[in-house]
Amino acid sequence: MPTVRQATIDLLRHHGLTTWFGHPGSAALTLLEDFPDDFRYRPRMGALYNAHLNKTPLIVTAGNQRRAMQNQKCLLTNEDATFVPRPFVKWSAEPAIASEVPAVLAHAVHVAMAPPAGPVFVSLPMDDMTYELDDAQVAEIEVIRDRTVTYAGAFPSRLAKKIAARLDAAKAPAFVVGGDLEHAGAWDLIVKLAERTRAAVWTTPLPGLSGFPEDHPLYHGQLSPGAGWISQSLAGNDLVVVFGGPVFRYYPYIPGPYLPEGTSLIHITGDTDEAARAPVGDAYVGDLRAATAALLGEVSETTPRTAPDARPDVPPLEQAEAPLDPAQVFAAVGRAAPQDTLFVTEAGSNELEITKYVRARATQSHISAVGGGLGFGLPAAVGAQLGAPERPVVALMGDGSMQYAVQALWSASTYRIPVTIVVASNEEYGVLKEFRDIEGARGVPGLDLPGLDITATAASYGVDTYEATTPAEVGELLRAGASDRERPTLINVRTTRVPSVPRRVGAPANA
Ligand SMILES: Cc1ncc(C[n+]2csc(CCOP(=O)(O)OP(=O)(O)O)c2C)c(N)n1
Ligand SMILES: [Mg+2]
Repeated sequence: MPTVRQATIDLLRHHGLTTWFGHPGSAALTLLEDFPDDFRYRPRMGALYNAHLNKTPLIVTAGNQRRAMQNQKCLLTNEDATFVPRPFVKWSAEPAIASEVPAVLAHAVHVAMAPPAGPVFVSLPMDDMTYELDDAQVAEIEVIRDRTVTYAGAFPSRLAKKIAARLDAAKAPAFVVGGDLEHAGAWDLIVKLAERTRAAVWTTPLPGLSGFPEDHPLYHGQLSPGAGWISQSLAGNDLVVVFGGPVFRYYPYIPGPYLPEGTSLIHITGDTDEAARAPVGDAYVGDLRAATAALLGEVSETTPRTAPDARPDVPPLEQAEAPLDPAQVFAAVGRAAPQDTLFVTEAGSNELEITKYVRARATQSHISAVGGGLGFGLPAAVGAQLGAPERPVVALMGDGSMQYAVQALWSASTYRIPVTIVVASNEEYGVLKEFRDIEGARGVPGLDLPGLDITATAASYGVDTYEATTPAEVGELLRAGASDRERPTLINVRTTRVPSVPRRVGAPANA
C-alpha cells in the first residue's frame, strides 16, 4: 500500500510543484527520504512577509514532531503550528489525521493560487509520512489529485463604460500601475490603453513587478512613497487611474494632500482589501485583465491629447573612476544588459535610479520586494534564474542588502545557477541616512558599513568575483557575466555615498 509520503509527492507532481525550497531539519526527514529524481531540492528559508506582499503563490510546509510526542513538548514540537506563520499566510492547517495530508495539500495549492495569490502553510507531523493508506483512501486521494479549480474573471461593460467616460473627459490622465497587472497577464493591454489615452504612466511605490515597460516614452518612473511627494508628482493630472496595486503604500510620512487639488482617482484592483483600505478614490474590484480589456474596448480613440513629456535621456558614459555616481553605474548596466534580461533589485537608495537608468523592457523583467524586508534580492534572483533558465538574470544589490541572505550565493555556486550580481558598495545603509535626514533624527548609530569585503565573501562561497572601477568596466563585466551560462558572477562597484539632501524622483527639494 502506498504511504502518505508517496501520495503527497504524487499530488505535488500532479500540480507541477517539483522545485522544493527548504531548510533541511530533522522534522522534515521523513518527507525528504528517497527524494524523487524529477524533483529538485534547494535549501533556503523563505521570507514569508515579502512573499505575502508580493502575492507569491507559495506552499510552505514545516515538519512537526510525531503526533504522539507533541503533548510532552518534545524537541521540535511546534505547539500551535498553524498560528506561527500568521498573519503572512492566506491559510494554514495541520491535517487532523495522517491520511488527510494529500487532501490538505491540495486545498493549500488551490488557496495559494486563488487570486489574489499568496503563501499558505501546512504543518506535517513526522510520522504522518510513513502511514500506509488503504484502498478506499487511495481512491479518494486520486479524485482530489485530479480535480481542477478554474478562476473565470469578467468585468461588466456597464462599469467599463462608466470609467471610460471619465477617462475620455480627462484633460491629462495619469496611470499608476502595479505588479498585479503582470500577475494578471495584462501587460500588453495596459500598454495599449496608455497609448490610446496618452496617459502619463508611473509605477506604484514598491511594485514587486513594474507593470509597464520602463523604457516606454509614456513611462515616468516609480512614485516615491510619501503622500506629499506623490501629490507633487501627479500635479497637473486631473484623473489618476491606479491599476493592480494599493493606493498607496506610503512611507515615510511626508505631509501633503493624498492627491493634488482638483484631481480625482479611480482604483481598479483584484484585491478587496486594497480597495477597502485606500484613503481616496472610487475603487472597482474585479478581474484586472478583464477590466483592462473592457476599458480598451470602451475608451474613445479621438480624445485629442498631446503625449506627456518623455523623461530625460540616459546620461552618456563618463570617464569616471570609482567611487562612481550610482547613475553612471546603472546607466552602464542598462546599456550592457541583453534585451531579455530579468532584473531583481534590492538596492536601497538606488531603487528609483534603477527605474530611471536601467529600464527593464518586458513583462517579468523587474522583480523587487513589495514588503521591503531585506534578504529578498539574492534568493529571489536565484529563484528567478531557476524559473527562467534561458534568460540572463541580473541582481542589482546594495552592499548592506547583500548581507541578509548571503548564503544564496552558496546555492548559486553549488547548483551552477548563472545569475549575475552587481553590488553598489557605498559602505553605508544609504537609504536609512536619507530617512534619518527626512525625520530629522540625530545621532543614529550603525548606519555605516566600513570594511565589508564583498568580493572576498562571494569568493568564499565559490562565486566568480570582480571589482569594476569605471562605467566601461561595469558594462564589460556585466556582458561577460550575463553570457556565462555555467556559473554565477559577482561584480562589486564602489559608489559615492548618498547626498544629505534626498534626491528621490518627485521629492520636493525641501522634503
Ligand atoms: C530585514 C530588514 N532589516 C532592516 C531593514 C531596514 N533597511 C531598509 S533599507 C536598509 C539599508 C540598505 O542598504 P544598502 O543595501 O547598502 O543600500 P543603500 O541604501 O546604501 O544604497 C535597511 C537596513 C529592512 N528593510 N529589512
Ligand atoms: Mg549601501
